[in-house]
Amino acid sequence: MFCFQCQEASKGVGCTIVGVCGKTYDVANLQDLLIFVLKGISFLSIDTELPEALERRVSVFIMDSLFATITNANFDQDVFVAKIRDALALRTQVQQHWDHQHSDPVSKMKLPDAAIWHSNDEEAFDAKAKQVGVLNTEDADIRSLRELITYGLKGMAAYTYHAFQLNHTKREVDQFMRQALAATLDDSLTADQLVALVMETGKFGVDAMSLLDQANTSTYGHPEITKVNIGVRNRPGILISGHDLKDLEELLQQTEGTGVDVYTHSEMLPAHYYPAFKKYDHFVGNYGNAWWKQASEFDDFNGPILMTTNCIVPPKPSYLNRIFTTGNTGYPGVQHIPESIDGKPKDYSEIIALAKQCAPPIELETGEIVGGFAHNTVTSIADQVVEAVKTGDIQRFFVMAGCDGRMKSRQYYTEFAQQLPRDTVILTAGCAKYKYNKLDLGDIGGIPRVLDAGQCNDSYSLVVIALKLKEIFGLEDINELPISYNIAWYEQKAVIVLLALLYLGVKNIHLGPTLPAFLSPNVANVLVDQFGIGGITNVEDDMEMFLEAY
Ligand code: FS2
Ligand code: SF4
Repeated sequence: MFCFQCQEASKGVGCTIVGVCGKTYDVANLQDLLIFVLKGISFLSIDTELPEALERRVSVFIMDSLFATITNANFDQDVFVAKIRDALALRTQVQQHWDHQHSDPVSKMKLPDAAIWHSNDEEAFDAKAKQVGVLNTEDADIRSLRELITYGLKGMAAYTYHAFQLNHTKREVDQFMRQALAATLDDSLTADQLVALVMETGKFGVDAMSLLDQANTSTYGHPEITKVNIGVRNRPGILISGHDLKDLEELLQQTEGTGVDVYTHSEMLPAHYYPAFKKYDHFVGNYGNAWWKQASEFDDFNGPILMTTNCIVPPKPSYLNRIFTTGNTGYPGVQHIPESIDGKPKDYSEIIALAKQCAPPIELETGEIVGGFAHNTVTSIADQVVEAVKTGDIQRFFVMAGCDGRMKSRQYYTEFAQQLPRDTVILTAGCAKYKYNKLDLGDIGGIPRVLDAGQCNDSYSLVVIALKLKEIFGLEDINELPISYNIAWYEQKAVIVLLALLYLGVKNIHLGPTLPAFLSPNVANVLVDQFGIGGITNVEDDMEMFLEAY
């Protein structure tokens, strides 16, 4: 096992015995092997005409599998063994088409191991996994760039997966994922060529986020300014976490009229901003905080919890019998709600029946938080925002999007938000917001000082807002806007958000609480030299540094 894909990589280097996240040695190895076979499928499919249905299956399988390997998504060894078997079977089907279309012996000789290796034996999986992990690429810079691309693809896959659930797909994005995965097998590519591929990954990251934005807004309407209750009612409840709005919709439909309330948790909070969900009287509010506090907060919730995506943390025995996974999440011993079949909704009856036997949630806090400042809302109040900038009431925006996490050093973001001058506005998205969305930071002429666009993928909204402001102010360069970027990252969706911002030309992004362990010193230098990327230090020094830009 060697995993360094998230911000918590052990000692800032990599997890080697067990993941800080709780991922076991075996699961980490199986995830490596799954990625290896995905690369083989990708290699065989990029220059091969596949029947439409098979190409679709390949695209869906790749997005689904990449998503399953994201930090805190799936800890279940059996799931990965099954996925590797499915991957090998799918690769065999693709190979048959490749064979027909590549009959010359030279092509056959050039097939990479990822397109050839095969076994039905689970023990052989383990042995092979040890040969195909991250450290198998010896050159530290090539390894760093290959992993930067792979982690970006994982984030991209999460977003296209959600869009796919709402019947939105983009073939070019799916094709790019295969091209990029195959490129990570190519030993002839230079570091410069891989840097170019990193940028291309960012380009397709923008497309993937745009696709999901279209999927969400065309299905559920444009997010609106919304006050979300953070208290509880005196009825049993179901807590739904993760990012999948389709899962939420089906849960709301099935709980209607049952006497069971539904609460959001962590990254599901922004669901309250969508008009389509406002008609449900039993959609009560948001419970708790960011993902990493779940172990204590789930005890107090009392009712069933449904994890639709990451971030799940190893459940405590005290609530093991009332936590459920679905979609790409999984944990050994945790009940899993199966996928829908033939377009029918998933069946949540078991969770609803359990909820009816549970006590109402214990109140953790009371009050409201405000959000819904996605691109449509902010564009609709653009005149007000522009006027505030012109009069100097708003001096600067701080994009503080990304992820929250359990490291104590992330307290930095709360303090940073508190110490920002009162003529600044925070633009946020993702679970990073929980570090400051319950502080009373006030407003500027009615514009709240924390504008929450939504989930991490709604960082796309922040980009749309920035581009709109650039247009209104008649600027040549997005970097001329009074916007600073102080982004917190944790897992691979934040990687694709970062690459998307770099592709769009955003400079001087600060990334914390630590820079990724998977950046080699040379690759980090490229990011510093070409894009002005920096880390964080302490609130006082960073504040001074950021405010010098005034
Ligand atoms: Fe937060 Fe976890 Fe949103 Fe990440 S709930 S770190 O998955 O994607 O963000
Ligand atoms: Fe370690 Fe993060 Fe990998 Fe988990 S996902 S094993 S914490 S680097």
